[in-house]
Amino acid sequence: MSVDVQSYMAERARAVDAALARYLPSESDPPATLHKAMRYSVFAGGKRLRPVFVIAGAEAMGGRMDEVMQTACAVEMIHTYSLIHDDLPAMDNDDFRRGVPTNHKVFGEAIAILAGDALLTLAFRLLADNFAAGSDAHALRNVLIEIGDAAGSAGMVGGQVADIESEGKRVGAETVDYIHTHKTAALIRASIRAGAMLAGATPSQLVALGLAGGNLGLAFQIMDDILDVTATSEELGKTAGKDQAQQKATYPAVHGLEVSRIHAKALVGEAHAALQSFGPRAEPLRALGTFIVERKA
Ligand code: GRG
Repeated sequence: MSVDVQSYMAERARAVDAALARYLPSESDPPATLHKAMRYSVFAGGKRLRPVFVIAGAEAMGGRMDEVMQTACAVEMIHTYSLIHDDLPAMDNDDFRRGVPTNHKVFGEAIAILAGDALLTLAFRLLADNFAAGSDAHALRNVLIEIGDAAGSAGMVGGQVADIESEGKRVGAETVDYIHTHKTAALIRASIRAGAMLAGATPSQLVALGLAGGNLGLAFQIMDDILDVTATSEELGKTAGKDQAQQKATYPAVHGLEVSRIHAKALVGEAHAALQSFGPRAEPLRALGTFIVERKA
């Protein structure tokens, strides 16, 4: 079975967008400014890669998209909160994200912080509510732990701290790997595993999906580093070249562009190997891996 990854992603992203529109509070509900700010950043664009990974993880186990939709939307809300907070003056101080002015540029810093907080909180409410789609309580508990660990100090927030503390310093390969695996790969890995958990994956299947997800997540961040050097701001929808300007710890800075590309491809190859035993149902996951290293933005 071969998968047209562009249509696969577009179809699922459309369904995710429709569900996000239902799950997010309406702009007219008070506090209207906060709800406007939450919806502004969620609907500013975005590839919806993490929710698509939740769905692909479920599909690899024979599950269906509608059975994991709350979880998929929750992961996108966590991701969007991290972008809003990362763009704040106290962190990366960015003016553009997803092709439009950043949340704090439009709504001010206080509302941007609170919009991020509210998205994160709503995400955990939605994760718990995936129960409505028929998930069993044990799987649901495991998903809450999985996403909580990946998003918190042992994952994304921990990676962000290391990233900030490494700015302007000469760091080695080990530190860059720590930052990338925590800041970015952890949530991507957890997205795949959470979808699979809800669709009844066994512990050994979750180990294989964890290996694949960790590799795909790291490859994704390496490509993000590469694109920051090689793509334009228009292509990226955010300011290109900022990593070098801010002396960020990146793969190209430590390994050079060519070695970084080779490494990203090798990681996707390892992910494909880890997915071998899953058969045709994991074809979308494999295709998403290939997309990660071939993407231009
Ligand atoms: C907890 C504040 C806080 C931050 C956590 C994830 C993160 C750290 C910061 C966001 C900024 C950043 C460059 C993160 C690296 C991960 C990454 C490549 C994000 C962009 O993801 P895409 O390309 O974005 O999937 P779209 O807009 O397509 O969803």
